Amino acid sequence: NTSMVKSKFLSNPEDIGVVAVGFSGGQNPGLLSQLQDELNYKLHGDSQVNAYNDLVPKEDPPFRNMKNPGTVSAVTQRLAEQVYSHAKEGRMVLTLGGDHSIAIGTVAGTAKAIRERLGREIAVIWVDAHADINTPETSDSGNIHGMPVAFVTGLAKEEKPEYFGWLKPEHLLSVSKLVYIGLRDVDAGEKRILRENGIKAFSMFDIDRYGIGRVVEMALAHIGNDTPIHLSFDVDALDPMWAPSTGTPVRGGLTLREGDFICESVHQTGNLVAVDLVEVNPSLAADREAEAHETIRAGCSLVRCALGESLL
Ligand code: DIR
Ligand code: MN
Ligand code: MN
Ligand code: MN
Repeated sequence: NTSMVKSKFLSNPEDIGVVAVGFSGGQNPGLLSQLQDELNYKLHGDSQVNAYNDLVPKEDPPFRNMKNPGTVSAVTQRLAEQVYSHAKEGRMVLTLGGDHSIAIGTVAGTAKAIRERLGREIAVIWVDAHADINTPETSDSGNIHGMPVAFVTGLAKEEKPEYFGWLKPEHLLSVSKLVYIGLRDVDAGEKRILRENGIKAFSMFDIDRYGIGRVVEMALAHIGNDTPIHLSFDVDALDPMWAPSTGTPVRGGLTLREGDFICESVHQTGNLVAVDLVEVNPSLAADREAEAHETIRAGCSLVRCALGESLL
């Protein structure tokens, strides 16, 4: 690996803790072997996609309108432990999803580890077409991948340990340390939550108005220069032209270069401690292999950029 940027919060930037859940890790051994064999990173953790079948309850009825709440709670609790154990060692953590509900676990794990290891709060840059900040009550779909930000910020609360009650204060992210880039499909209830909590968000309108360079500059200025960053990148932030194989594509998105630029810029801060790449779902384009391939290629590009491999 060739990055010239000095990492402020990792013990050894060559060490990567890998967590692979869902599709992209499994169907894309290409990214992991690129990182290991071509770019000489030392990978720890998952070398194969993990389905967590042992955690899936026999019955999982809806609870507070959430679909598969017991399964998602149990899997994200396990993910939080995996991410925590990598981040506690000072490794960069790379999580390949899976739908965006997995960020309940990844953000929780990073937040707790960074609190313990460095006595600091993390910031999260959430790159997405969607805000994913519905509470169970504001959600029309009941899909938990539309709710992860509400859970990790404590805006959605639940006592029952089998339904995210395992989330404790040390797992949580403060709303002032959250910033969005790429939004263009936000529910009315979510808009109200963003407004009422003064959450910083840059939509596609802002990117058109100011350009990606200014937007990333403003986003980084908002979280401050001395804050460990967790980048949670939903591939549906990219225009479907670049990433068609995803659950909820929305037209009018980021170009691949704009996505790469966000990742490169975050790398350049030296503050990056964790990256999620989610909603890469090749099975949605099983009949159109070329689309799946393009989406995976885009995902690989984003991760290489976040590691600084594209910079001179
Ligand atoms: C919608 C769609 N806001 C929901 N969200 C999606 O279901 O909560 N998020 N697709 O990724
Ligand atoms: Mn998302
Ligand atoms: Mn999305
Ligand atoms: Mn989603």
